[in-house]
Amino acid sequence: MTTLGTPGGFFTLADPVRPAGKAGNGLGYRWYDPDRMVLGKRMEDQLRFAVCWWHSFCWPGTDPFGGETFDRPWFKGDPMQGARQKVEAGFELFRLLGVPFFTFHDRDIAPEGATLAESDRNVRTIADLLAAKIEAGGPKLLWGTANLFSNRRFMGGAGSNPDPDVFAYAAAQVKTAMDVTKELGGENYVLWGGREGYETLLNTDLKRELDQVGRFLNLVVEYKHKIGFTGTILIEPKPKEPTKHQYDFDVGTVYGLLCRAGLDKEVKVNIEQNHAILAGHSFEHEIAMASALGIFGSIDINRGDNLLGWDTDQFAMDVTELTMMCVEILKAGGFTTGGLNFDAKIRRQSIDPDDLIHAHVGSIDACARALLAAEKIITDGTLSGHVADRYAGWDGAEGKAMLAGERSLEDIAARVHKAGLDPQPKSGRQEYLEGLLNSYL
Ligand code: XLS
Ligand code: NI
Ligand code: NI
Repeated sequence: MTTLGTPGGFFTLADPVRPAGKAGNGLGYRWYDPDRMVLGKRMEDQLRFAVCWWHSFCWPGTDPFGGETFDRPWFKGDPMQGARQKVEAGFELFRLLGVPFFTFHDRDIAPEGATLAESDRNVRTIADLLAAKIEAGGPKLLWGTANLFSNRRFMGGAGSNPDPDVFAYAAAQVKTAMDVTKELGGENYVLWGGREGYETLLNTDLKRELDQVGRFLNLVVEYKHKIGFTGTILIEPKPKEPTKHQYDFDVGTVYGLLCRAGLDKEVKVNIEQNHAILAGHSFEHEIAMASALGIFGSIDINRGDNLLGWDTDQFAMDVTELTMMCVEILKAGGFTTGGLNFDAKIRRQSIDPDDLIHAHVGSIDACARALLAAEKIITDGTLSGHVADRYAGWDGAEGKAMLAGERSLEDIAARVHKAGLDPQPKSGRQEYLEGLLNSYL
């Protein structure tokens, strides 16, 4: 540890990351400038970055074929000692990066005990440390969540489990995680349905499981109101991995689930890039869909690999894709309680703690650059003008009347025949628009 950073520090950097100046200058922000005003808000308040606990401080670099590659100094000692060291490492990294938020699962911040009561005590002990750090000016909690997928008791799901005692156990775990999230001033509470799905209908009653999941979600919302938690409840869609069929497949599926449970006005979505592409969608599609359905909440910012069909959770660096993301977020009105949470992990060969700094700085800067491009696109209005022109016919009297339900199928047919309508196709101009997009980058 003597070779690592400041006295007592876990990273070699002593002072917060600064502006980098010109390209090729090494570590530093070239685009991220928290105080710069972007469309009426400080850049920091537009982007609302969060660092996640699990990938950054807990994941040891394992993959299905190999063990740990990260020999973290904060892993040393017994599990509670390790948990305390992670708090120190975490708040050191947050300070160096200058991020305003962090996120966690109950089981990342504290080890599971022999009983649920002991697990709860561990969570509360570490939560007290987090509270003190937040109080001392550290970043705030964007969201908390419960890990209802790692322990073998959840192998058949949590809320969707065939055993009601597992449903009950999961509910008890969520209660503590929600209490702690509220106490720490968390702005959202997230439910990712890890194993809420199934492998084969040979052992599964699908309708029953949907009812169970709906009831579970209602319990969470009822409890939120009971304790006066003012944050947003978010569901994070993911189509597969670990489970083959997931009940929270994508934004559209989650919306159906919420409507079925009567919760479409109560719960929003936390959209992750890698999950979007695993579902066969683009990232921006999922954001636009959530916005259209009135359930856009927050983002887990990362990227999947185009050649791999699994959740690689890499740090997002593609400015073009991030620009599309920013345009859709801004069109959705920007974040309220949500933000950009780095649910992202460095590659298992990036073994130095400092690689965590480089990963976050690189991705923060890519998002900032994308936000500035999105600002130009929105202020300029040329792209949105093309979309408006494409639909301009709907602003005419007949377009409005058809949409408002003032015309029947017979009315419409009669008008088409009478006027001898013969609509001619118009170019969608995709390549022109792609070139236009690039001109803002
Ligand atoms: C896993 C999910 C998970 C959630 C929180 O794929 O992304 O990390 O964000 O449970
Ligand atoms: Ni996620
Ligand atoms: Ni993921």
